[in-house]
Amino acid sequence: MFNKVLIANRGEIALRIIRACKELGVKTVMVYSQPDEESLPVQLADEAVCIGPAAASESYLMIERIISVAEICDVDAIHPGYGFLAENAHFAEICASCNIKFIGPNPEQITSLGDKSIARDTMRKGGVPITPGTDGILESEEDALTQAREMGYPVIIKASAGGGGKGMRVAHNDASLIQGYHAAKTESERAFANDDVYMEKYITNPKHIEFQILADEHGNVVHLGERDCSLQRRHQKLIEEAPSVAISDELREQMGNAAVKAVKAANYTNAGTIEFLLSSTGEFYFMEMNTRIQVEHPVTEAVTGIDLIKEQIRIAAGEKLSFTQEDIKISGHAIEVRINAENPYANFAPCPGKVTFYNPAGGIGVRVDSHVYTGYTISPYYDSMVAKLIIHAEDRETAIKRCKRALDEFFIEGIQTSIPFCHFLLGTESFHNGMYDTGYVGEVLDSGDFDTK
Ligand code: MV4
Repeated sequence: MFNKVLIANRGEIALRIIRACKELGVKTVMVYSQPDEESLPVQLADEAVCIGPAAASESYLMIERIISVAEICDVDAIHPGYGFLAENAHFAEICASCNIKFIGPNPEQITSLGDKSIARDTMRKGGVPITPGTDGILESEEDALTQAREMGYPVIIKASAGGGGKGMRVAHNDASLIQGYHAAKTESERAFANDDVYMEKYITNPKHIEFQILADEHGNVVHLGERDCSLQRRHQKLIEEAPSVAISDELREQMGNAAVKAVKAANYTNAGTIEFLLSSTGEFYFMEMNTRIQVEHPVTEAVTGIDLIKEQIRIAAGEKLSFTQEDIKISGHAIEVRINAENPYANFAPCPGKVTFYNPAGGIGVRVDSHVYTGYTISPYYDSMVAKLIIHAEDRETAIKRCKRALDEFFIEGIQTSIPFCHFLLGTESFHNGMYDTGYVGEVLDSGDFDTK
């Protein structure tokens, strides 16, 4: 096992990684930006070094400074968390060249899965179901038109370098296709300095179902079941749950097998997520693979009892998985609510500031992952997530009731949070009967059923 790990991140995930390291007997080093000086992870790590001002480009993305701290503090490995440098192949490569283990996949895997068109190709060759669509990128407007007519509308144009919804356009006819093709290319060039786009048949009202996987460096691969992440607003997840109401034991086995196949096709190691679209008629298609730990990982931890961060560290240290697929049992039901510093009564505008009173929820089946405390100031420089509430119960019905109960006793004063909106969603009939897809949150907001005052 490693002696010392550097955490190249902030907020709740930095704290989450410190907790895993402490339980493994691994020493921790935090790097932080000036406004994060007073944050919990900085106070709880064994060592902490300031690496720059608030702007991430001057601190959490400063590869040279992070590597310098790693060298000076003599760490064995770096955990990148999510966001920032977590999917930066160049950073993973620098770590390797400095003989520091990057806790994640290797640079080649990050690069090939980061290109969505190449990832699609890898999955097709590996026998993983992919959405009907083009082989490789679109060569021209004419190429796009020919293929769209052949495939039949609606279609969706996606950026190869994209992900999370950027550089995407849906087209229902020739005119919107021509416009969408150019718009997607322009947006992609701006966002990723790469204007490669490809095309898929557009699946209407799909569910977003993702499978957690673990793969060690000895060829062992397992999946840990699915998370239903369909409750999103503008590609930001709000509530996730496991297991999904839409997935039978038989479908779980099929999709789980496909997820394991995807991992093997990509020759992938460490923790990862295979995202699928699940159509309203029950077909599933590979969408993309995330080569990092994700925000919603605790939902899977709750139903499997497996500590995913510890597993990431063990895998990176060269250990073999201590369990097989047969050992993994999904038990009960878990729901995660993301609590963001944003105002649901003002179109979800970010709402940073000082937390004057903080009382997290507690009690049986309640877990709160947060770096916040009374008196803490939420910086406007970083994403607005301030806490994650993770509920576990014997069944979904009990989990929903427990989740509402926990939100009722969760007080974060001094700022506005997304709690009221998430509470509302948990109370809707569609959530109750599990009949929601990726369009549901938009429908709720359009309907005016949630009183935005
Ligand atoms: C799709 C799709 C329908 N058909 N692809 C959105 C983010 C990016 N990862 C892919 N996305 C989608 N791809 C086909 N062929 C619908 C979406 C989509 C979506 C997917 C998951 C969760 C929320 C979404 C919201 C809008 C569109």
